[in-house]
Amino acid sequence: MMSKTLIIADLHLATDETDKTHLFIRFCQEQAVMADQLFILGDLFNVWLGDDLSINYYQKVVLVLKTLSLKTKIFIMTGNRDFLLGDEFAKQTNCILIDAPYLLEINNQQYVLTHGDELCTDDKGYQRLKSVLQHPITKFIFLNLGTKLRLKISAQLRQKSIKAQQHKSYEIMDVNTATVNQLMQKYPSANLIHGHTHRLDTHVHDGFTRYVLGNWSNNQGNAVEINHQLNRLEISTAVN
Ligand SMILES: [Mn+2]
Repeated sequence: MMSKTLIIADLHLATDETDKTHLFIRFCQEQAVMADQLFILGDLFNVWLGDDLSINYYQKVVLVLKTLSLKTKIFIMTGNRDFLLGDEFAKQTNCILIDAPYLLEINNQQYVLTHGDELCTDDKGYQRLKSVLQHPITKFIFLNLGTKLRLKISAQLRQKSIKAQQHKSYEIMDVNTATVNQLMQKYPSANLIHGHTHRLDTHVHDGFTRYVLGNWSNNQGNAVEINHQLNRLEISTAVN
């Protein structure tokens, strides 16, 4: 029997966005449950302040993942918004945390899976900030701060990021082709699947295809489905 794999990214689930959370829950209960494995390529959550804090805010999502995991193997890599997802989250949801890039092989076809922000090397300011924020020492210090301080710092960083983005060009915030080629040279027979840029599209490069996942809105999501071939899926509230 042919196995089925689903790949999604950039849901950016927020605690107050109940519509999007419902769309994701329905996707899990009706579509992902029919798959053998589900890969979530980062930014499932809009913000993650540490397992000890954020699990409490996302009880519905934690529960739906745990239920889904009984039928479907779930692999999650972190994005730039939820890079603090940790072992307690993995334990409570029964999901498997994976590092990027992740090499997936299905029916003799290889796919490199990654969130995609590390490919946006034209955005020097972003890459600099990322190397500081995602440094193990910074993470350790942040996770040991109290709730209020973590919420405050996170809100301030978000404001700064929104401000910074207003002055960045469309091109700067997309992937850099040389960086993409550099990554794919290590995987000469693979195709690439990533998210982060929110620019759903398929690009044919020299020697490989790059499938970009789109972000989810409150009433529409998207996925890549791989069984005997690769298909794009549209997830909407109208689908049963
Ligand atoms: Mn992202």
